[in-house]
Amino acid sequence: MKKSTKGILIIVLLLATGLIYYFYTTKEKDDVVIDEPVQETVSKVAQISYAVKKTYPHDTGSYTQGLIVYKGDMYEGTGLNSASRLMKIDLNTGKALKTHALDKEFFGEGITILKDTIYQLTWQNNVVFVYTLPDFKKVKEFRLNTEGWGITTDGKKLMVSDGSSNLYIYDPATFSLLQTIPVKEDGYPAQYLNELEYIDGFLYANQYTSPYILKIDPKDGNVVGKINVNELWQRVRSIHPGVDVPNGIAYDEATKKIYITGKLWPELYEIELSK
Ligand SMILES: [Ca+2]
Repeated sequence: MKKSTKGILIIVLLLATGLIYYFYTTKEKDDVVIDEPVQETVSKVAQISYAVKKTYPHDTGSYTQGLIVYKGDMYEGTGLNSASRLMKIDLNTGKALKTHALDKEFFGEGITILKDTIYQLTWQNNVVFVYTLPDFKKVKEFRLNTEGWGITTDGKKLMVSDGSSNLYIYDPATFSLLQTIPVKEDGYPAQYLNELEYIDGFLYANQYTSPYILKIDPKDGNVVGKINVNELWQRVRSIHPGVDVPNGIAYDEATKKIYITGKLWPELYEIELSK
């Protein structure tokens, strides 16, 4: 073998050894990364897709905190100090048909109606307002020890969120705490539970600051599905740059229609979920 050929062979061998070493160590590094608890952020929970069936106008002055349909009529509760209201809404125009304004020191949150009785949470005021239908007459106040975020009902009890990963079950007559349900997604606490809606045995919750609506099984608190409404969020942002997060889920039991919107959104949508 020529001396020059021998030299080339040695160089090739060195390069090959170097490459093998590089790939081996890189693979090891990758393996280490995969073993880190990065998987926490990658949810195994099934995505639920949706289709927009109809688009309605929504008041961009409404900082939506609670959205419901009761006996065919839509009601909305809004937040912010000096701007908190309880309203009956004309779905087709987005305008308020009836309004009760909260005193300026109260920051309104979620609303629900059970047996013609309206419950409206407040954020950090530790009070729940109770009104009668159809006059919005305030008949009672309950004390709430946590912050108030979202509220819904299964027709018997009240279910409340406080921005944590817990859901609280209350007696509607006394507002005494009956049960606390820790909500988990993939075994980890599902934080920032916000506006709620009870739909056919499951709880649906907006997750604050995220584009997700979580579908929760109230029997064990497990998140069993999630809906990503980011596309609608981007759409309303392009129409009205001042929009805030998605918030507001309403269900009409009679028509089986689901409605969603967000804080200061210019639109409200009837959506249909995939099975
Ligand atoms: Ca709701």
